[in-house]
Amino acid sequence: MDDFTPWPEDLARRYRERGYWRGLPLSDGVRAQAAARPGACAILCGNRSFSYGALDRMSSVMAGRLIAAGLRPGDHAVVQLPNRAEFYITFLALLKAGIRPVNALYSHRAHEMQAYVEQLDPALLVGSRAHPLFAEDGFLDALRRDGLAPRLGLWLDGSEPGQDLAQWMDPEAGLPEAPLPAPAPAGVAFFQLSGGSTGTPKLIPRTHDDYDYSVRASVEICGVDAETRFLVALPAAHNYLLSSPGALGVFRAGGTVVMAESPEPHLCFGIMRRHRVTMAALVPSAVALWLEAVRDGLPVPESLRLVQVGGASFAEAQARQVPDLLGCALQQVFGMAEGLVNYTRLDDPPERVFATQGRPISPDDEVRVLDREGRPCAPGQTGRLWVRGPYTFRGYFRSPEHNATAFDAEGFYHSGDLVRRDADGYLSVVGRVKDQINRGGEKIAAEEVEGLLLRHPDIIQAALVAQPDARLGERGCAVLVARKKLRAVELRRHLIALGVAEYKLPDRFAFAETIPLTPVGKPDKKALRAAMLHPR
Ligand code: J2J
Repeated sequence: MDDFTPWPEDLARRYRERGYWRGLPLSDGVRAQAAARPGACAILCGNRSFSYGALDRMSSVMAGRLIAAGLRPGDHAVVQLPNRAEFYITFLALLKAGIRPVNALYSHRAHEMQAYVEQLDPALLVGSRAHPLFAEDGFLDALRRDGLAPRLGLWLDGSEPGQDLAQWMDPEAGLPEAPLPAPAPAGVAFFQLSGGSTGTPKLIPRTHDDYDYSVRASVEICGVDAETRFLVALPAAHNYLLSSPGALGVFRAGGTVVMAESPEPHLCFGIMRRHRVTMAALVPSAVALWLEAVRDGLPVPESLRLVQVGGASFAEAQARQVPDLLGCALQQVFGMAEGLVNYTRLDDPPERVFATQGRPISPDDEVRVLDREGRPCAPGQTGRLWVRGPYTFRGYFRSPEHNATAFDAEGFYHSGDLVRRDADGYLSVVGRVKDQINRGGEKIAAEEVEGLLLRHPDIIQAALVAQPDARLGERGCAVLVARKKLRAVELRRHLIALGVAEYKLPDRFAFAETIPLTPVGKPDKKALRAAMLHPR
């Protein structure tokens, strides 16, 4: 089965024996809360609220209808929804039906969506007619021409009869329902998106067992309980917002997820005050906006107890300002959609919380920090991070060639991060060796954008490199060797026409006579970055 690389039997046995893998579906947290406290509030979204009873019922109804419509466990789905309650209801429905979704980001466009459709051959598409890609039928028609169109499309904000998502999840709608399949917790629950460093976006199979463990353990570490009111202002589909502890953690603990469309501070503080939000998960660039707004006099909602910061490098100087300015505790999170998640602990001394990105969730997370030759680094020394464990995946979906280099013979995954580990196992992220730009927490695979740039007839060579940016941490700069001078607007237009997500557009374009190459003939990014920081 090339969909999913299983853990070797001895490790799988150990993870079960130690109680990490419990053989329960990922939807079980919501089911348990719905049984115990059906009236408790699970989601607040705009003016709407959804109880645990409603969340469980609506997702079950939708699952039964999908089965009645002929979808089968093991089928794939491509889902692209904004930060709305329907995202969670749909996700739970697909888990219950055994249909495996990839949850695309709402910022994704034709280029990314096409890649997911080509890889997964989905039977179902769930999207929004308000999204530029689906406002008209051009993209769907193209899929149809290529024989790639999903059998069923359901739309948020849609009015087509039979395709209205709201109706599919409305218990009163009276559509036919079939019994739900038996859960298969050791199998793939869904596909997570990789930040990537390669030409096409890679998919990460996550099982019910492994993901549920990371969620449960995160709930404990982050002190989430039924009183927690958790702000989801970053994309709900992102691994961080879903599982660290994310919405799934909050659901498991019986707390309330409060949804916002963006992390913009005025918007968020209003929502937080209204709904007495206690906890928020942010990326560093969003924290910077919040700190600035507070310095400008915006009062912080008093209910706020904990702010998590992760997804990109967080400057220590900024970390130190969080408790004073936001009046709450700080937790640093260093995670990845591939698995491993590190947290500073709530009882760690402040110095540790300010200066490190935490330690792994599990005693069975095996983290190796190795030098270039693969030798173990001493504590405090910088090296490459390799990891395997009870919730770190063992292979990208249908990517044997890439897997051959992303993993070693013992199944350790190379994250591409450069880290330092102290004597107590706490990690500090100091850089990366993967060819990626981390633009305010959004990951851009350099090779993907370079490939699109090279489709321009006048571009001979292209290299995308990261440059420091005060607001975003990093921004992308495309260094080009071209037949003629091209204007930035023209290059942006070229990329937009290829349907790439806007956040991947280079912030700057620079032209060069030649691009320095490494001994193996790849663009020498190190030399390029140095040349741009210190132009001659
Ligand atoms: C520096 N770099 C970081 C940090 C992630 C929780 C939190 C984040 C993610 C995530 C996640 C960082 N400091 N604190 O999935 O569950 C960079 C590293 C890492 C990559 C993973 C979660 N936290 N990073 O960001 O899959 O380079 O997951 O390998 O999007 O983000 O990106 P992603």
